[in-house]
Amino acid sequence: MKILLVYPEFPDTFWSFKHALKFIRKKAGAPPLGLLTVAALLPAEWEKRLLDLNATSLTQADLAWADYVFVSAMIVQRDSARALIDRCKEAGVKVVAGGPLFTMEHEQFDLVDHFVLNEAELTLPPFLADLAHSCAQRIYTTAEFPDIRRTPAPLWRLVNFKHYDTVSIQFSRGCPFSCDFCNVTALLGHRPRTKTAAQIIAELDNLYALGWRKSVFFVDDNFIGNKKQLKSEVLPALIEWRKGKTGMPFSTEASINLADDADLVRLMTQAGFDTVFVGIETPNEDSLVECSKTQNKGRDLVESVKLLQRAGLQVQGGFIVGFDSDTPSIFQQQIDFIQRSGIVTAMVGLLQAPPGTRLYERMQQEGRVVSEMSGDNVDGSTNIIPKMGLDTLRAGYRKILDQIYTPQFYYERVLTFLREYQPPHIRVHLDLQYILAFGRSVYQLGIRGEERAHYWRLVFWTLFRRPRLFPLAITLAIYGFHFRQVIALHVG
Ligand code: B12
Repeated sequence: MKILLVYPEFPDTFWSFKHALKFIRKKAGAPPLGLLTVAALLPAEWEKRLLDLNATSLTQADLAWADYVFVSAMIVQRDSARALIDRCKEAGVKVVAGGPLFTMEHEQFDLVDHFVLNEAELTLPPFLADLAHSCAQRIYTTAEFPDIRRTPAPLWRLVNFKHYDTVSIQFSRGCPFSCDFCNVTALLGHRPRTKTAAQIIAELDNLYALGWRKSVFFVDDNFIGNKKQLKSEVLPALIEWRKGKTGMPFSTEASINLADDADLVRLMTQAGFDTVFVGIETPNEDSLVECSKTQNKGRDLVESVKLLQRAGLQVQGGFIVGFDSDTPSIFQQQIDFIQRSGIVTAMVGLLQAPPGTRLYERMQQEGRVVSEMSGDNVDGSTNIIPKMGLDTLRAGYRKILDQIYTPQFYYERVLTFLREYQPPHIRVHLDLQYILAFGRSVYQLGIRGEERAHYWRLVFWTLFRRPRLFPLAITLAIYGFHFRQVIALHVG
């Protein structure tokens, strides 16, 4: 059997990092971990090829080779997934679809032959068994969550690493919290399910042996969902693993209560974590109560962020406007908050209600769901009727993005962050593309760019005050360029 695993193209969005990746001559952020995991679950004797359409294109010869095309996608890839499926059907190739887009809205894809939904560890084996008996059904789904201690390591050998700047690995699935707008618990459950330290070490060894030295993103919904196992087993194993190694800084996603556990933070930075994405959402306490974001309530959020920065973690943040408790003063509050926090990568979105969440149920009961979601939380769209009125909300949203990504506000935030930040000690891996990227940034940002004055101020400030942070400062300057392009495109 010949299986072509295909990942559709991402549009030009905040998280695509398309405009930043050009500086290092990379095609895409990270290879698709879902498809690589599915590939590892398929029979070993089947032939498999991976085509990430963010890095390469699909030819008629590819389609002619395949017995089945396996496609994975998030909502944001809806249009490109549809175009891909159309092409497969025109070429007469059968399509098997799975992953978050199809798990949430499979009924919108008439042309797909088989849906293998939810987590493939449970739904793929029955599909394969039926396929072997020529009686494969159209939909395979489950309400159960698999034990991921039995999940095989991703089939890395299918990846052409030269296209990427990061790789993803996964330690846990699920999140113990219940924020009403988040669909993670609907998709992956409440009880964090974890891999063993041995599994994680084997995956890292595998990557290191393949020559990977760049960053590794732990794509957990909440990395600290099981603190006990992290502290006693996984982080000590990672600290041991890192000894004598070069490169491979780690990043992840976690809830803000990480800031309450100094031991945990220390172990994480010793293990080589230098960045964490945190759902901050809002400085408005009433809105935190409204959405049941208990872990963010009753604390000085800026102080929690600074504590993490001082301990060695760059904090990236998610922010939301448009809660029922938000008044038009929220827009300025968010701007002030983001500037003070030194959160450079601030993803600000309108409140949206993903199907399957408590928020969606409430919005439906109140007759406030108006459309499907775009799947891109930084495009200024929403699928619900906001209490403050859509026009006021949109105008306020535009004001936030217009301000926080202007060169002046953005570079100020970079400096606020760099003043605070104490990076962990990770042996640096020198990559020629990173050195060339500095040269390209000099030309694009320092000579041609509207931000040139801010850029040079940052360059000299960092060289004289915090020279160790120089590569990070240039990276953030390049991110700023990307964010400005995307924002001009969507809300400009
Ligand atoms: C890593 C990640 C990203 C990375 C993607 C990097 C990459 N190239 O892979 C980045 C940072 C780019 C990203 C961005 C965004 N993401 Co994201 N992301 C994730 C995250 C945290 C992990 C994904 C992952 O790798 N999981 C590990 C693998 C093993 O799991 P998996 O892909 O689900 O695959 C399993 C099954 O789904 C199934 N499966 C998957 N594909 C297929 C295919 C076939 C054929 C079969 C049979 C089975 C199958 O089998 C696998 C094993 O069980 C998930 C949350 C999560 N826990 O899944 C959110 C998630 C996928 N992201 C989401 C969203 C909304 C976004 C953003 C819009 C913004 C945001 N909220 O962060 C942007 C949009 C992207 C863009 N460019 O604009 C949503 C998607 C919702 C949806 N229904 O589509 C999720 C579910 C998080 C959430 N609840 O909000 N994201």
